Amino acid sequence: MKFPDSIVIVDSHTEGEPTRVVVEGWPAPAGSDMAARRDDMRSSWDHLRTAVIHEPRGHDAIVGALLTEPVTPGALAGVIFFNNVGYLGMCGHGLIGVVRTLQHLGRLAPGDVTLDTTVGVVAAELHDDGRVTIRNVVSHCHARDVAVDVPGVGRVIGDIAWGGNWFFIAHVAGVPIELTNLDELMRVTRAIQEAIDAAGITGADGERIDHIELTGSALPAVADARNFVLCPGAEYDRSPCGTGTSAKMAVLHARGQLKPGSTWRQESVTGGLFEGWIEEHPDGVTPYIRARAHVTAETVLRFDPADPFRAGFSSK
Ligand code: PYC
Repeated sequence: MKFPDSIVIVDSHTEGEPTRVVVEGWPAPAGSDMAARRDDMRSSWDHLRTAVIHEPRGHDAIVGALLTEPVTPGALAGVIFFNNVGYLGMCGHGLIGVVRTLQHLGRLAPGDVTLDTTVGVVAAELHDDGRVTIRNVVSHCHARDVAVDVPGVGRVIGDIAWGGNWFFIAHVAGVPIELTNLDELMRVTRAIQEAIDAAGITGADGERIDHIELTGSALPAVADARNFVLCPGAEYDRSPCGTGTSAKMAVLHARGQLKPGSTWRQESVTGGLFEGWIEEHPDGVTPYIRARAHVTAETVLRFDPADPFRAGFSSK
């Protein structure tokens, strides 16, 4: 396994959810499009993913973002998102963190920018006050009211939607979306993930649904709904999840419950808040998400050849 001497990262959080942007030291992945670059990362440099995300340099909840050269005209950069177990298509909170990181590095001023991801071109606007609005990839509701029998939970009815990742979105009565209920939220969402995998329930073209989103009510003065999102890698999103909020808005639109021009306020289990809205699109909706991210650290990671844990370790 080849390691660079060091990798420079900038850490931020978006409404509580961490993003670690790799800004220097990672060899440029080969490929003329973002999916090919992600595949090259996976086949040649996956040990750097674990080294950057896992303990002892990181922890399982971090989402990483590798910046590359852009692949579409006018884009500022390409971004490949990764986590403790693999690679993500899009990542809404992560994109907001990337934009704030680029501003922090002096590579971006308030205004509009487009970026390439493995699932398509996304756009962002950095506002003067530091808030960021992202325009996500076109999202859609794939199936409504899908029933699954979940051992230890009972029959769960949910909707399947694409928001840049695949989501199964359900309300489970009697499971409050509160941090004090974290163990139960993890148990229930993991059980749902196992049950939909076992039942062969997928997104379009047999793609694996790898995010489970529970929804519940919020205080009306604060938000329209609260969520808890289990991500691949058995970690939960501390933020309201940008792709999850996009998927949720696509479902609401499909059900006639969200119209263009209305704002959807999505709160997370930690109390993080996203504001979202949609534009109609022939294939579903174009979601917009607005939130704030804060830079928390700039770090040089070192990889001592004598370090037995230089590729990291994880229990997941
Ligand atoms: O914000 O889209 C998101 C996201 C996906 C996984 C973690 N955060």
